[in-house]
Amino acid sequence: MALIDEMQVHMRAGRGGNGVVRWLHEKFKEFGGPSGGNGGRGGHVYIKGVRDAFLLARYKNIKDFNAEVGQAGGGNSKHGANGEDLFIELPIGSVVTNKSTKEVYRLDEEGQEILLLKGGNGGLGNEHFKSSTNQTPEEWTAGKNGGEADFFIEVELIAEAGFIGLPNAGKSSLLNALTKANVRVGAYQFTTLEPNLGDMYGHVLADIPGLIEGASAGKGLGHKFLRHIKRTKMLIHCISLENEDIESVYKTVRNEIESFDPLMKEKEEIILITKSDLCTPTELEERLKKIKKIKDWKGKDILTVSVYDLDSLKKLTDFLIKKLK
Ligand SMILES: Nc1nc2c(ncn2[C@@H]2O[C@H](COP(=O)(O)OP(=O)(O)OP(=O)(O)O)[C@@H](O)[C@H]2O)c(=O)[nH]1
Ligand SMILES: [Mg+2]
Repeated sequence: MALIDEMQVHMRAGRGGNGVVRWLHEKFKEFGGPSGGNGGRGGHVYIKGVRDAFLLARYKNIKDFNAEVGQAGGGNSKHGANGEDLFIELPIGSVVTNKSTKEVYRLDEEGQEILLLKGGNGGLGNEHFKSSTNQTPEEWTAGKNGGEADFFIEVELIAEAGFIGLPNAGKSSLLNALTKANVRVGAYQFTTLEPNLGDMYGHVLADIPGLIEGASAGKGLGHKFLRHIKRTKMLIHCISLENEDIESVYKTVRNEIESFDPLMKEKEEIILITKSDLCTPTELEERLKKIKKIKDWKGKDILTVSVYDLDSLKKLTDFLIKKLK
């Protein structure tokens, strides 16, 4: 499923209902007093966090969100009903920017509600203007406009672990093997154009497009996608055995993610050597001996996997579940 992770919309809170001019009609009384009620308040606009990373797709064809307007007042001092508040559901991890005020709101929790725009107050009916000196006021006021603005919505997926690596490292194949994601896999670079998510026994894993040297300067698909793994607990750095110089591949990708955000350095990283079926077991052992000597990898967990080797997939699953607890 394609993931829509940003959109721009216009939101408008409800206008307040107008106040009205009405008079009491009482039997046997020529002049009843003023009885025009106030208008109701317009509906507010809220955003609300829900656990559904694919939610923005639901709004694909919606560009305007409008809360209900307040009703006008009525006779017999009747106040108009308030407009219903509008709750726009957005995935947890949404960052919403008011383009006029530049205010930024973040939805971090399920069920969290944030007020973005206030509905306009209702106008006043003529009853409100009654006084000892004015028994028959004709005044009334109109309801006020509610707030409105353009908003930019961006979703930072909250996955627990994210696959990083060069194009073709086997990231999407792994996501498919470990979850039911069923995303596109291809024998060429940049098969993945948008981040994918999968659910592995209740843990969300993210597969992002491949990174190449210069990605942080916009090469390839750039690094925009890295923001999706900004909040993950763990990076799973995938390097295919097809690469002769595994260490330099590692360094290339690390350079790119660290120049994107130096905080990436602090994330736990595990090394995953992929496509282990491309070697015989003896060759693999030889290469691992060398790999384990890589200086930057001291103290790191190093695993090997092949999507064609169920045993290696099971080991990886167990390892990740234990780590992510
Ligand atoms: N032999 C072997 N081939 C694999 C394995 N995993 C993936 N491949 C192949 O490697 C190629 C790339 O796989 P993808 O999963 O699309 O790689 P990716 O890292 O997601 O690539 P990008 O989306 O371009 O970044 C495909 O032809 C896969 O069939 C594996 O364990 N063993
Ligand atoms: Mg891919």
